[in-house]
Amino acid sequence: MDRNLGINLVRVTEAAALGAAKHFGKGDKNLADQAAVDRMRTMFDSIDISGVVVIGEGELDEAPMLYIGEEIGMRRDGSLEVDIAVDPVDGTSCVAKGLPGSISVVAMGPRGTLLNAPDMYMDKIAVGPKGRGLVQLDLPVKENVKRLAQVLGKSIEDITVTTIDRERSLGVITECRSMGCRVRLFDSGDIEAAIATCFEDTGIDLMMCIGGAPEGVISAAAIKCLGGDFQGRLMPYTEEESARCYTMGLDVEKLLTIDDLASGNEVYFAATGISDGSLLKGVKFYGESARTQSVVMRSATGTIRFIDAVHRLEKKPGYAK
Ligand code: VTB
Ligand code: MG
Ligand code: MG
Repeated sequence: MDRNLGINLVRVTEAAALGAAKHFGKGDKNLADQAAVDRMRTMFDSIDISGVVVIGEGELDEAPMLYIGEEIGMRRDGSLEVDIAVDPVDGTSCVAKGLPGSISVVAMGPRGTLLNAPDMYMDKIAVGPKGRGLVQLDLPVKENVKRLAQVLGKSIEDITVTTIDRERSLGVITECRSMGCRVRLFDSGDIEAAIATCFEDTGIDLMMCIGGAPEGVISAAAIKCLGGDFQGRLMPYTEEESARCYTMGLDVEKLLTIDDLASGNEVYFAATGISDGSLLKGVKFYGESARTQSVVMRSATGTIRFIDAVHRLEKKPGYAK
């Protein structure tokens, strides 16, 4: 695949983040999401790919844009055939509430490489490169923490586990605290939380949570580029959800490895911060300009680029308002 494609993907997440950030702290997550979707969809037209959305805003009848199955990109003869997974805003409630941790994300791989995950819950675990092969979704929480502490050369009290602030996380929270390890809760945005485990300076060692399955696929794509590990298992809650998995040919009992979620070694990932997070700074508006911080990665080479950009808003139609 063209190595420049990854860098071009940043334009897409930057555009979406600039749109969503206008709604930071204003209490309306739908407006933030809509702005991000509009900007992202438009920017995709300038990328030389023949893309199909496999993870998107939902089915055609519930999402007018970036819906599953939508064909996006320049789509000229010879454009690369790719799967696209998008989350224009992961952490919409963080944007609405003015909280940290929201990002705009895109993952891309050759056609057929990204799992077409249904919109339901997934039980997930994410860890950085040193914990790969040691930490497993099916091991008890305490065993995972012990193994990780040992390989990281840290005491258990210095291990930081991150999980979503929901009642369903109580088990993880209680187990971790009873061992004396640190628990960092987040309001939403588990992609950011998962990726953070792969960067030592975030101080986050392990992520365990039940969150969205689509977010699981995007996290797996990112973590593949970063050399960490990710595992998940679909968690249908209703008969309808179970039936959906069955129709899609998905085994709900199966432990989904990072390769099941994002296969091959030609995965691209780009993210831009909307609100400040553990890895990326959020959008700052300076009047005539705005600043964004993004990360772009490619699994084939494992290069991780952080891109700081200043955007001249008056030169971008529709951005100044
Ligand atoms: C999580 C969170 C996402 O959905 O995946 C969550 O990380 C699912 O849990 O940012 P809830 O139904 O309890 O919110 C999001 O909040 C939205 O995509
Ligand atoms: Mg979203
Ligand atoms: Mg999301």
